[in-house]
Amino acid sequence: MSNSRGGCESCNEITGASAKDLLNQDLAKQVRTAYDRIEDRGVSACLFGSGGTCCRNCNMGPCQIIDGVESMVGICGATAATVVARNFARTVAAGTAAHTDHAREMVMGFIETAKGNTPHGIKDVAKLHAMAEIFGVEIEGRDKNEIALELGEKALAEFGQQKGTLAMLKRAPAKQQKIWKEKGVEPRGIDREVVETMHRTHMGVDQDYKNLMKQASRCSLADGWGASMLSTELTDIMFGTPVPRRAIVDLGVLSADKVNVTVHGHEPLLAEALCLAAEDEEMLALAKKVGAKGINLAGVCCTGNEILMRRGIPVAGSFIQQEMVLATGAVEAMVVDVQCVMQSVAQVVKEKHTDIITTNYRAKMPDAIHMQFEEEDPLGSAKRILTHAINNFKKRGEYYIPKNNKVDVVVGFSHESINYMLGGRFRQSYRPLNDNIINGRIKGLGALVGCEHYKYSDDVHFKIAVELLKNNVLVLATGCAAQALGRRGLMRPEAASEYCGAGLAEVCETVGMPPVLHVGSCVDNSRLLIALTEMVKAGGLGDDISQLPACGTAPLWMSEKAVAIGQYFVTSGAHVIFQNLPISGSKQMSDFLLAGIKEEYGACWDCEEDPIKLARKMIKAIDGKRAALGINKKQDRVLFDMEMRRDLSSGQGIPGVGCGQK
Ligand code: NFS
Ligand code: SF4
Repeated sequence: MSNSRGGCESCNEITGASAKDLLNQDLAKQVRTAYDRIEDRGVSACLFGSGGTCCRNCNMGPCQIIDGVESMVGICGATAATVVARNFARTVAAGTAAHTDHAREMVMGFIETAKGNTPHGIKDVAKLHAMAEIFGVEIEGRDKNEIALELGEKALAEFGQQKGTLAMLKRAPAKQQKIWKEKGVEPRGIDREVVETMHRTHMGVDQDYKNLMKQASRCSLADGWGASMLSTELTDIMFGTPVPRRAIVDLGVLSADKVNVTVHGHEPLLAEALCLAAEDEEMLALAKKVGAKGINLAGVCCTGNEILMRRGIPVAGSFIQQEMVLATGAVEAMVVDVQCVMQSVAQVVKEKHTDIITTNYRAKMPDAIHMQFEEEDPLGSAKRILTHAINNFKKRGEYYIPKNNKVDVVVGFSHESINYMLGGRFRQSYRPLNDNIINGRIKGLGALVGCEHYKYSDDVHFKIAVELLKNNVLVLATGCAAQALGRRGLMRPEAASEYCGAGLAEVCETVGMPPVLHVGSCVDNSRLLIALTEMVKAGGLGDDISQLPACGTAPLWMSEKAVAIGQYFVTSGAHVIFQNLPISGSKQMSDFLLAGIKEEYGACWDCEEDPIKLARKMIKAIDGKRAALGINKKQDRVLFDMEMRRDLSSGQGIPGVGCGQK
């Protein structure tokens, strides 16, 4: 029914122009990608697995459960609701663990930086002070490194903490905090919640689906308001909080005459060190010596997002493109650390000069080269890795870089820069955003986050975004979804007039911003939690997150991390819609997650496979919030009065971008 190279109407169609172009070239014809493997496997997904009712938590099983059929409970008597809830909670725990381990590395790198043991420094002192206040670290009369060291140590202690609550929960709106306290879901320590979830889902422990989901919520909060937020904030302090900047994305960013090194994975410690090493005279001289014109660093997946947001380093590809990046034959080395690295990458490069270099002891791979990234010597490690890549340049054989596949983007929308951009330098605030929502120019916010995969057309993100923009919903994007939207041209300021309804177009054009704002990597979904909180605090849109006209989706979710993210948004009061979830095997669990949980946290999950219908559900949810707030009628209020227009055009807008150009 489907032809992975030619495309299929409904499923694993390759719609990306660059990927199509590349895979039609002779040199890529032998490369097998995930599209091919879907076809090769030839079996459809197991219904028990898809519905969440396969349990292999003990050796009496595996048990496949059929809801409502007495003879089809588990050998131990576990019902469909118990098994689905256990599996779901374990998915949340695995996702949280991934963010947690990433965050831990960043905090440890932050401590080493504070001690002066890395080539990095404290770049964002304002954020350092803000975080110090949250963690009760004295700032008066102290050196920034001293403050950073104490902050880093207090942050690290939250991973192993056994009692109390996490410091950053108090950043949330008061009402969210009250709900969490009442429901007993305030995380005590980051690691503790992951461990307890694993324990409670072990055979014969927690067998009440609602009680299991309560722990899943607690664990997810340890991710969103704990690990992920720590990672985002301390990384910003070290490497700089993103500000809007121009960049390019897609396979065409690879260079014909430079050494191409792609950085794939998640933890930006390695990527930042590589960025420094790539500017090093010694490295540049070496590149010249092998006949290259320089070193072209390009990102893949979320490492790509991290260095795109903070440095404007081009992104060669997202998750779905990782094999294509290598199929070009133009990459000297793909340097990987942890998460979302497909094992197939080592096979794609088998007949090529490209090396896959694993750098983290936690993530090795057959047929790859391992060069450990030494945290105590980041620059030295980065130079060794880069030297290896440079020496590969001479071995480059036939290659093909898709032409005309280099798309302009404006990225770097941290919650601080959204604040600045909409409020101007002297009145930084979310109030102008709220005002525009209240006066109806902007209907609401849509978060388009998460992964990509091969089961559905990779056009899904684009279709959803276009439908949202047409209806004046401002789109905030992270992860691979953000890259997919960037590739389709939605992160150019000009996209506002091409795709948006009149109200949103006016706001975007006045500020000079694109209608889809790139907010960062997947850990940076924590920025969205803060943005939503700031909107509540700015006033006029209710007193908690559940009242905001906002809705999130990770339609093409692939990773367990996406489910942890979805769960922490729901537990924080934000409505979340995925294309599917592995819960359909239990009516009780489906009813609870798709409706009942709303009574507890003010938000629930929803599922919708069709992208347009999904977007319309998001719009309907946003309209519902507007009606509840009484702002669904046309308002006369004008936000961008003459004074503000003058203010913006005299240089208070985005530096270097749009009408706020300076
Ligand atoms: Ni997020 Fe980023 Fe991409 Fe999905 Fe993977 S790279 S952390 S998990 S696939 S968005
Ligand atoms: Fe089967 Fe129960 Fe064991 Fe799961 S825990 S495999 S349902 S016996």
